[in-house]
Amino acid sequence: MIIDELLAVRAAPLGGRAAVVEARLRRRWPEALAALTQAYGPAAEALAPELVDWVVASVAGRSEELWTLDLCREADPGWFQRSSNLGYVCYADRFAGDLRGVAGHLDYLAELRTTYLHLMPLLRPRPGENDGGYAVESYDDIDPRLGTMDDLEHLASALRRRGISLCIDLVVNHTAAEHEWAVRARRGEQDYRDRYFFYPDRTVPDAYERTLREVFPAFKPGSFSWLADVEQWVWTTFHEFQWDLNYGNPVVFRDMLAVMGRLANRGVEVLRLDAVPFLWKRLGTDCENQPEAHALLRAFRALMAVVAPATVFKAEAIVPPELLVPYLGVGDPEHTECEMAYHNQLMVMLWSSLATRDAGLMTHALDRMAEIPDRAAWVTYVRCHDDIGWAVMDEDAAAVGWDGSSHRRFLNDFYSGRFPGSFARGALFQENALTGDARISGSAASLCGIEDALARGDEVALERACRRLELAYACAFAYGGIPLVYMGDELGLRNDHTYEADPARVDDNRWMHRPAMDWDVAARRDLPGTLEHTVFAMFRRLAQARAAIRAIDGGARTIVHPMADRRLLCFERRHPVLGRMAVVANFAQDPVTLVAADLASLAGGRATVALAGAGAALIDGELRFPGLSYLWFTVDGPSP
Ligand code: OTU
Repeated sequence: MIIDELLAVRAAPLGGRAAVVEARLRRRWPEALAALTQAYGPAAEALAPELVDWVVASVAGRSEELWTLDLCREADPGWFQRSSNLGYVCYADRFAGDLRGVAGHLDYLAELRTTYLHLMPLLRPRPGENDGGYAVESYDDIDPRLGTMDDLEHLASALRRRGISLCIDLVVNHTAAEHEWAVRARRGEQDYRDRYFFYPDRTVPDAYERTLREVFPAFKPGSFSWLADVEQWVWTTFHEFQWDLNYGNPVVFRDMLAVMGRLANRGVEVLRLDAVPFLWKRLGTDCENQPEAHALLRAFRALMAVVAPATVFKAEAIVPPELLVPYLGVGDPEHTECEMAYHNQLMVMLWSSLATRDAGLMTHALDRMAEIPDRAAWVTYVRCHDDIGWAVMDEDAAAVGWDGSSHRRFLNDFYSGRFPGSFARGALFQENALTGDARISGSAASLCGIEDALARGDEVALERACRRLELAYACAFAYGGIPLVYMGDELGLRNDHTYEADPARVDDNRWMHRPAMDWDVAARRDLPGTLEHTVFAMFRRLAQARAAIRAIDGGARTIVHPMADRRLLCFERRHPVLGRMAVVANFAQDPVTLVAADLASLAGGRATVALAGAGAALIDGELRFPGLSYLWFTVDGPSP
């Protein structure tokens, strides 16, 4: 094999690490080569010498601490799938000023049982408007307002000592127009133009746009931007200052791989790969989820597993369920892509069910999703820094007797607060005048009704709003995978309107749900009787209960059980070795009673309540659910 020959002459710098690295490379190379060949044809093989050099240099530069971590993780590949894992997501500056500030708040993270910290984009962005950091000017520098690469490395290490893995964003699909490659491309250097998509006139852009979807129609029309100074169109799926990279050019793959290796060597343990569906363009398609985009992820995965097996990938692919699952790889253990992916469908369905007080659509949509490989995990979440796009499939809506587009319109009306009687105080994002589409911005607390109840001084409504927040998170925490707590949700922080005074942010209302942490407010978590105390304690209960239930671990299946009463959601986690657990949740505002024997999921087992939310209880063989309450059970006995 070509790899053996290459290693024979190049592996010297690896010293005592050589044997392990050679073994990894021998195992992973066939998959990497197959994937690269799918993208680049026979040219793929020619990448081998450069890639081997990269492997050797990267491993030689890996610290002793990280090298040991690699070995531990190879011995324990399920490390990120335990029920004791819990994620927290925040902007470093908005949470604690800068990276050093974050290091000063590790006790807070520990209080929440955090084992995974996702810091929002922190690589050096373009100046001015930068899409919340998703327009990167340099992948090798930290945003100077946050600190330096050394600060990042120290933070990663300090987090690791507390049992917390650092996750950061890697914007692989595009660079800022100010990135060095883009600047040189603009200047006319052909090697750099070949890293993007340049067109002298509208012919090709028009041909593509016939089938492209507009992601940010309110920011700019179409997917291409005109560069008046050089008289060229450039591909910009998102903002005009975010230029899509041309992965048809293997140099782009090679250089992005090198970026991954350098970040891993700084101690980053999870790379959130932004906007991965867009990595490959094909005329006549929507240029999302193309087979080559998957192939590139497999190649990144296989090669990174050789130099930094401790580092795993999280896919950000906000696409329909059947297109999402493949980002977690398919059955074959050598056919891996990302270890984790955002479970967008679960998130959307939680909000849909809270609005309709009915879990029928959610049950149907989740039940028909394909299983994911044992070695992969969902990232479950209720809120994140982005808008909520109503990914409700027409066929799912039809299956429960609803019309998909009316339901999506209803959800926009409901969560923007326009729907009569709505408890939500969100706002429409990217309303598309042409198609009538829109998405929703707003913090979890405001979407759940906490903001509205406080404004009206309505205690009953406030309690109910808190129950909604708890219900949604209780489902996300038990569903399997790694739940993320989005900063502020643990304190019930409401929408923040200060962005409206900042010219660089005013046009993007996603900033309303990206508040700054108010540590005085956070201090009230210790004051019984406050909202913050109630909400924070609720998160602690969920985290503690989750950690104790091993049936949630990786390797279990999540099975959704359709209920005769559509107000109820029921799902089970069934692990071949570590037992079973089940969740029943009442999305209605009125009470529901159920005879325990009705629970198909518990057949053949003895159910013990592991966590009860909002007064739900198992009494004399009856399950009693007040409005918006839930039960978690552990189930003894054989798996059916
Ligand atoms: C991501 O989101 C980020 O999460 C956003 O904050 C960025 O603005 C964007 O990329 C550009 O970097 O469309 O509405 O299928 O849907 O990548 C959010 C994936 C988005 C896309 C997703 C994108």
